[in-house]
Amino acid sequence: MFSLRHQAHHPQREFESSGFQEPFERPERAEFIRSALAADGSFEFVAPEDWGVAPIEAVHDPGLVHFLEHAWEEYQQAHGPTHDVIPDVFAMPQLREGMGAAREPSDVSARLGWWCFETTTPLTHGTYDAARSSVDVALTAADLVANGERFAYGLCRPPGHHAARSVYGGYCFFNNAAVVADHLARTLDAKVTVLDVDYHHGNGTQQIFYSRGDVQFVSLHGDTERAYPYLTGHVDERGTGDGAGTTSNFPLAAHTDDDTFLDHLAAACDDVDSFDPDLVVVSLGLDTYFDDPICDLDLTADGFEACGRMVAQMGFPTVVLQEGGYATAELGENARRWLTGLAP
Ligand code: Q9C
Ligand code: ZN
Repeated sequence: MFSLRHQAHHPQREFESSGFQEPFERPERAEFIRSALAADGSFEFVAPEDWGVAPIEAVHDPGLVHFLEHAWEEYQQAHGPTHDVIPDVFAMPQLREGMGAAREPSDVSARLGWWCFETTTPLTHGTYDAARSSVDVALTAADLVANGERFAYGLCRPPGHHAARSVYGGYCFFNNAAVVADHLARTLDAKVTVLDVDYHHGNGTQQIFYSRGDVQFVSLHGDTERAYPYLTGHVDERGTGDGAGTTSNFPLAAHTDDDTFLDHLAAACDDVDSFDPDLVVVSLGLDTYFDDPICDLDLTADGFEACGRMVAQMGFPTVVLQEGGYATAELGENARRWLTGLAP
């Protein structure tokens, strides 16, 4: 599953480590993966369908969806012309401590910091369309599995797992995996696991499902004591209410290698087996790669193939959705190896 509409999201810069840099999350990422899978010859490509906004608004605040649709244009009226739109003020709840909750402001600059939590996720002219296409890719992949395919892969760009119900960031706008898991759980009356193997903790997915018993969230990630997104991903976060026990986190030390990662993945798969889902959604980040420019784990292409094999061995119908991975030149081969392990 792949859509050229991802190209409409093409930030010029990201504000990171107190300076402007070339964005790590760039259109070539998807092009490298698409061409590696096409060259392999054993992958069948399917065009995405238009799923509309309803499945998105089932997991995201409609206010966030509306904001993302119009914010770039509104910002141009107020402050343009600018290619990228980045927040410069954040609606920290501490500012109104003891005074009750704030209301959404009306000024577009203030609303950027209401709906976004950091500075590395610019809006561009086509961001909303690209983010919608990424969800369409994810849902089309999910639909194939719902209709009997054992595996499908959604080449999602932009990624999704940092987007929470009411806030975007971390290169993510709509949470593709959460939209898919919620859609499958509701429409099939099914139990669904989201298994997140991206380097970064899937804070958005965890938040969306934290109190739900029908969707399990299991994540392996660089320990958030040292790694983005910092505030979630600890082992004592286990879910609440109906969701008590349906969240599992596996924080990993710097330079975790293939064998150690696979040991933790085996433990994560035990939690999935215990939940006994009807379907699994994998948030596939390839930023655990040893040569990733912004991460510190040490996986290799052989390790990725072994990971895919281990996930397949659980025996559940599986939708794999692309998340991060910034070693752009190797990204295609790494994705190909992971998927080859899954479905040899
Ligand atoms: N100094 C994904 O892999 N930048 N998102 C962190 C830390 C954001 C990664 C800055 C990294 C987001 C989908
Ligand atoms: Zn990541």
